[in-house]
Amino acid sequence: MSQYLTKTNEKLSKCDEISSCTTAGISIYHIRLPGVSEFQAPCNGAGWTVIQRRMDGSVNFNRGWNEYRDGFGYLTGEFFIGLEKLHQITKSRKHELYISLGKVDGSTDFAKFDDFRIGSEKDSYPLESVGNCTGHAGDSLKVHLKMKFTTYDRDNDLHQGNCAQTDGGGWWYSSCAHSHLNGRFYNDGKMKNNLYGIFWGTWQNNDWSVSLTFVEMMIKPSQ
Ligand SMILES: [Ca+2]
Repeated sequence: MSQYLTKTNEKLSKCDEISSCTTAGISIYHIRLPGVSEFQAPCNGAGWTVIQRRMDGSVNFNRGWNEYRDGFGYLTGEFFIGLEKLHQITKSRKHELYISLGKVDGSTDFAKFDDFRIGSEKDSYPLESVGNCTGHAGDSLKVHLKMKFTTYDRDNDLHQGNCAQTDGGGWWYSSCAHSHLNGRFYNDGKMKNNLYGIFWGTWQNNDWSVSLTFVEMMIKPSQ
């Protein structure tokens, strides 16, 4: 076990090495972990492993439990890395989470959390920890702390109904959400027919008609 983890940390620090290469751009690298077969993840060129990305609406995020567990999409485009991998990665070592957000008008901002950890499938992949938040986008995640993950076919939220069925896409819903980065993608940045899109409440003054048009969620081992 410890051997595997050492290897993992080596792989993760490799991501840091890539950061020194200015021509790296987006690189894909391999991660090996106990409990999951070897997988690939993009490195953003600054030591961060990208775990989720929204950019053009080409990938459907309204998916069931197994797909959120195992991951889906395209590493060079839109994807979600998978909850089991996030669990294995974040239990092996303390990780930071960096969330990059963009609106249709071209504005961008971020929120950074210093202790991101996802629990096991047995516990429904709860958002076990987020730590302290910095960044101008504000903290719209801590309110989801300790919530289990919910998909349209697995209701673990606090709402009478199933939040994933109304909001589209899996998330750590309470009843229901102050942030939802796996929501419906709207090219023009506006929700339609009262169907919520991608949102981060504190960065859009809780104007739920706004739908973000860019998201990257990234993690990095704490120094
Ligand atoms: Ca429910």
